[in-house]
Amino acid sequence: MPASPLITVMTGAARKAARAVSRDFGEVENLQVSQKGPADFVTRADRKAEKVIVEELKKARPKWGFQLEEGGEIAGTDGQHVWVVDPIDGTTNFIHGIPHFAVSIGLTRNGEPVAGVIYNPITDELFAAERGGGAYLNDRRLRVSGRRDISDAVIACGIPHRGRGDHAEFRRELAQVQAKAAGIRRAGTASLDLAWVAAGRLDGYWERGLQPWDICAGIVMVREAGGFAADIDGGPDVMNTGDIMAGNEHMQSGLKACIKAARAGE
Ligand code: LIP
Repeated sequence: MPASPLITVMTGAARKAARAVSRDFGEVENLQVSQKGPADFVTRADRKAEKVIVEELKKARPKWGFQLEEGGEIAGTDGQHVWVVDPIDGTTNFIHGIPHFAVSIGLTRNGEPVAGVIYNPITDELFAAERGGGAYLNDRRLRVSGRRDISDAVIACGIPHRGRGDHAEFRRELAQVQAKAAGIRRAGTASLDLAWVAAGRLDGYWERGLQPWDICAGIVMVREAGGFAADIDGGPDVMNTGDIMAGNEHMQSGLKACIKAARAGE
């Protein structure tokens, strides 16, 4: 990507945090066998990576605020810009030694997502996008897939698990998509699901109950790759509802029809 100063700052922070995250992932693989499991260790790894990111971003833009998965909100003095950070998105994968997780850094300006960097340290894939500047995977410009029909499409989703979300609602929605799509995936890292939609690997994606740090960077990525990323039920503010639907423009009507049919109890 022809890196702007902003993207340079964001990729620098993501790569620096990812070095620690990768080392810790190696350790997690060893801890799998211990009885207690790696959960506490992972919480520490998360906090450590977040600290690195906050330090780096603060150094570059001292007046901007933060919305952090681990550390909550830190008010900035400029009142406009907020970094939205998930140091390890895909924590469950990370804990289980599944090499599919990412460092995700988004930026909002007056509440609107305007830039994002998503870095998978295992594959060394760095996704970056800035409003008006396009979306990139390493040096390659990204474009959402061109598939027009949901019957040819691979659609990703998130499955609510114990203690999360409305399981019956998910099953109704899944039944609709299942009957129409060519394939369904649940990979467990929302930021990468969105980055993969931007890269055209996935044609569409829907998931409910996400947090701003799971989706902020990915929303910019998909939109800059020519796709849509919006609230499932048509609300104006997907960052706050956390119920997201994304894909190429042709998937929008197909996915919407599935959700509508699920709601009607078809
Ligand atoms: C996770 C997501 C995952 C989603 C989970 C969770 P975390 O984020 O990326 O895809 O299904 O609900 O929000 O907790 O690993 O940062």
